[in-house]
Amino acid sequence: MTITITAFERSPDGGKGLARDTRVRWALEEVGQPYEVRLVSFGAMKEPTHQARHPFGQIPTYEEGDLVLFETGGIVLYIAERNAGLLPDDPNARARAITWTFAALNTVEPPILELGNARLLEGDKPWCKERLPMVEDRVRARLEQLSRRLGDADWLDGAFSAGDLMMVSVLLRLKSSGIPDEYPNLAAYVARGEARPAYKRAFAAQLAINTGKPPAG
Ligand code: GTB
Repeated sequence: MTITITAFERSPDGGKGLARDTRVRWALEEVGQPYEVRLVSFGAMKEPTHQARHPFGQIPTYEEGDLVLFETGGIVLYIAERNAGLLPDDPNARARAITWTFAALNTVEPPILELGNARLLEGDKPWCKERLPMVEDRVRARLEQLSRRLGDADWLDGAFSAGDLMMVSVLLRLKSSGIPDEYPNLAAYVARGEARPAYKRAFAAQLAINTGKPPAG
């Protein structure tokens, strides 16, 4: 059955891979599932047709036959549950990989999003200069803990899993801040994720949409 996801017709980041369709593309590439993409404008996202797919009028969505999903956590875990390659077979290891997926979304991503909002949406507020260091330190507190847990391992819990896919995706959002470079093992972890052929294909596909040039190779 054809899988169709939605993505920005034109991503505000110009194709840096930060919009959340990239993590869904990455998961599909990891498990070798071909997919189609329906591009949506900001206007179309707020129309009833798209809101029937996504109650919050956002991207990405995932369609496969009668099934329509939204929320990248739900989508990535659905892909991981139904295809080999993103979740271990051992039940306990599988539960831990799922836990890391939630940890990425519920524990690590929120302070990162807060930092993005503080910079982009509140940058012109008189109190921003005072608040920003506190928000940055909340990000550092999480990265410090994550860095300690990762240690010198390649991935969070054994082999690469959906948990790593989500954690690397979340950390990539911080790249331009330079903060991950303060934790060399985390910077290397993110680089390992980016070096995966599946990530490269996902990145190239979203870049092609935003530059109008077909992916190389
Ligand atoms: N919790 C949801 C999920 O994980 O699926 C969040 C989905 C979401 O935030 N979607 C964003 C969206 O549709 C796109 S990814 N926004 C439009 C709207 O809400 O009207 C967030 C995003 C957007 C742009 C950049 N960027 O340009 O750097 C990065 C991330």
